[in-house]
Amino acid sequence: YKFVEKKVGIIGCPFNGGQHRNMGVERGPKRLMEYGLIEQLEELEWSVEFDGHHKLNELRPSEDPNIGKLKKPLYVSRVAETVSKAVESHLKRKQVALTLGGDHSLALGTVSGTLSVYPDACLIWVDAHADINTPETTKSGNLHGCPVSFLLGIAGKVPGFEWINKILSPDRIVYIGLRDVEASEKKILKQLGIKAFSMHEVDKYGIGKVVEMALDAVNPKRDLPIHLSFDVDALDPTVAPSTGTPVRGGLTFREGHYICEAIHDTGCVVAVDIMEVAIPDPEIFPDIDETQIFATVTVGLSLIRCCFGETLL
Ligand code: 5AB
Ligand code: MN
Ligand code: MN
Ligand code: MN
Repeated sequence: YKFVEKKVGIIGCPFNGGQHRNMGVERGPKRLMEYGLIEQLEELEWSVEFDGHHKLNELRPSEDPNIGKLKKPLYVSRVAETVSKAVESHLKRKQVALTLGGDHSLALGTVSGTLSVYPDACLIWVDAHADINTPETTKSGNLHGCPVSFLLGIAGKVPGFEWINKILSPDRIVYIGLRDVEASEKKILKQLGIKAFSMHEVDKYGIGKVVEMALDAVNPKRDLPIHLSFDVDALDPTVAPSTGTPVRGGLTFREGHYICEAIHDTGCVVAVDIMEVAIPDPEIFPDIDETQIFATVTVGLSLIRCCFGETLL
């Protein structure tokens, strides 16, 4: 490993304030841990540190009016700042920071934390969505659709978010898996010349070539630290059905795992986010059964294991 020792710090983030569906994304982290994450990482010979799930609810302000369309801006910003500090502290101790979400607005914090320790890090964003809406362009007002715009410094000045000071350059981010990108977001991607491999490119070139092209774009010499932010909705809903915003036509089970294996093999990984695993309440979502939850949690775990060096042979 080029930047870390064989140590990992797990950051449990039971948080749903960046979105409005009542799907239970805040219950993902606990379930991932209950299914044996620590043991699985130890089996791969990692030394694991886990300080318990963060009590992010406590950061919820009593008053948090919308800013324009943005919902719960103060709550999201406080949580992201806390998560950023947690990531930073693990990275400073030469650990890989592994964040379990929770909704994807958390990545505002995780990536900021990575950039404060590794300013030249690159970001690989695996998702059905580009999550690059600005406070101006967002239609939903959900901050889990906006973290990338904040990271790039194109979100403008938003009260509460002043703590974000590390800016990601547009040539240090690459997307894989996109298939549900709003017109406003397509415009931003074009304007900034951001590299993106949608499902169209995955179909056309195959996942092996796509990951190679993605790494060549942001990390041509394989000598920069990598932050992988993996939204499980990048996977096809048949593979990861239990997530907040599923979109048909996604990555297969193997394509998802291949991405993690190939990125691990660079030796450059410093941070991994596994986001948007949802554990819905059966009373509210009777259509999602325990089998689908099991499939989603276990695929989350096996993606993580691949990021930490599990191989098929
Ligand atoms: B996710 C949408 N573009 O802004 C928006 O799950 C969806 O973290 C965002 O990728 C999806 O609300 C956010 C319509
Ligand atoms: Mn996302
Ligand atoms: Mn998504
Ligand atoms: Mn989602």
